Amino acid sequence: MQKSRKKEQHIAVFGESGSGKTVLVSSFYGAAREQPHGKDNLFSVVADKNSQGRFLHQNYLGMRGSAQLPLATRFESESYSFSVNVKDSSNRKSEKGRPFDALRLVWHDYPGEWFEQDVSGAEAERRVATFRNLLKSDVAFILVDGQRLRDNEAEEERYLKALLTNFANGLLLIKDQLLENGKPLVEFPRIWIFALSKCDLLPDTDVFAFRDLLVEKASNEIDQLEEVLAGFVEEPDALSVGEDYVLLSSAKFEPGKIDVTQRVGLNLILPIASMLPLERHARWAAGMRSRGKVYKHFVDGIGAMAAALGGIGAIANKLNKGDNRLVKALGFVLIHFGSAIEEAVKLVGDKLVEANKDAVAKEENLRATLTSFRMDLANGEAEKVFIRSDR
Ligand SMILES: Nc1nc2c(ncn2[C@@H]2O[C@H](COP(=O)(O)OP(=O)(O)O)[C@@H](O)[C@H]2O)c(=O)[nH]1
Ligand SMILES: [Mg+2]
Repeated sequence: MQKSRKKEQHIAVFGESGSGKTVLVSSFYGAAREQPHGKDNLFSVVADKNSQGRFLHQNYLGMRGSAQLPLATRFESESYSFSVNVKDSSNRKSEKGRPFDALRLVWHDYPGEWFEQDVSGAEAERRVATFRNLLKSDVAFILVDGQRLRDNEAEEERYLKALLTNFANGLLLIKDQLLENGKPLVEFPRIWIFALSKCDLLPDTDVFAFRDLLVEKASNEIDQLEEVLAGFVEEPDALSVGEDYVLLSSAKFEPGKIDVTQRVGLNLILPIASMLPLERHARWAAGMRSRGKVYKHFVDGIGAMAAALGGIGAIANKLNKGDNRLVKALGFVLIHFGSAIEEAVKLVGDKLVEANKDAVAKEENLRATLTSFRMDLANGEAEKVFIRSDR
């Protein structure tokens, strides 16, 4: 078999020490490992590094079996790489036409302490180097710790303002080193999602209540953060800060017991990583007057995804052959990808459900997986676990 061609999606997860980052990635992976291989599962998630996969799985099993928590990993920044492999199909033809065979999710963890302490010398350089990994991410999550909200009940602003201010200041501290000659970046996360971690501790808080709390108690700090982030990028209008919200819980934690089957929002991570950039970048690209580097970056990035979602064979085949010259010619991109992207973005509601059924019936498993991701996002909204920006 030919080596699998993978479309990479990076995400960045920012959270203070203890906010739930390690438990989150462990629960994400453990749950994926528990998925039985079978007819109903269109894809499987496998860690690209065996040792990393075992570490995460072990964390998960420790929580499930003996209510044991993963060891704290203060100050460490980690990147985890997962392959999302689509089930083989008996329909050979469907396999051939698709623009890529699998997804790769690269998950970057950033400890909040980085933003609380000013460092210099080798440590500062190491941080900037690690931070560069972040730049490939389309989506960044900022974890708001449910435990800390509960601890600060009725004066949540104390925690929220400090969290966001530290974060904005930390970004400013490394800005000069990150931008070469002060030049704003084309590639930088542009979708910044607020995520309530440990939402099991706040059972009465749905995603709207979470959003309202942030807006009510920390809108100045959100504005400041947005301004700081806008200072990093070319085309700063193409930026969503605090427009998308999600609730997350890695398990239900009770004294002496961790119920890992009770998870919230973890099933949205892959759909958010893969589908949100498609919609958002398409919308931004469509509204751009200047068709410069940022425009091209968006369209290049989402073209293959749109083709896979729509099952558009001809374009997919061109991509398949790796005819980069063609793909890079802006005219081609505009005419062909433009319509594929438009089609893909319009695929919602009943049309989406139909497309998913069609893909399942034809065993076009990549298309079936991606359409199911979009359905997951819609379900997350309906269940008040997820708010998607409508701007
Ligand atoms: N209630 C609840 N507690 C959690 C959850 N995730 C993590 N925790 C608690 O938060 C602690 C810190 O989590 P950890 O993932 O190590 O935080 P990190 O420092 O951000 O990696 C854990 O030891 C758990 O006690 C969750 O989803 N719900
Ligand atoms: Mg950790």
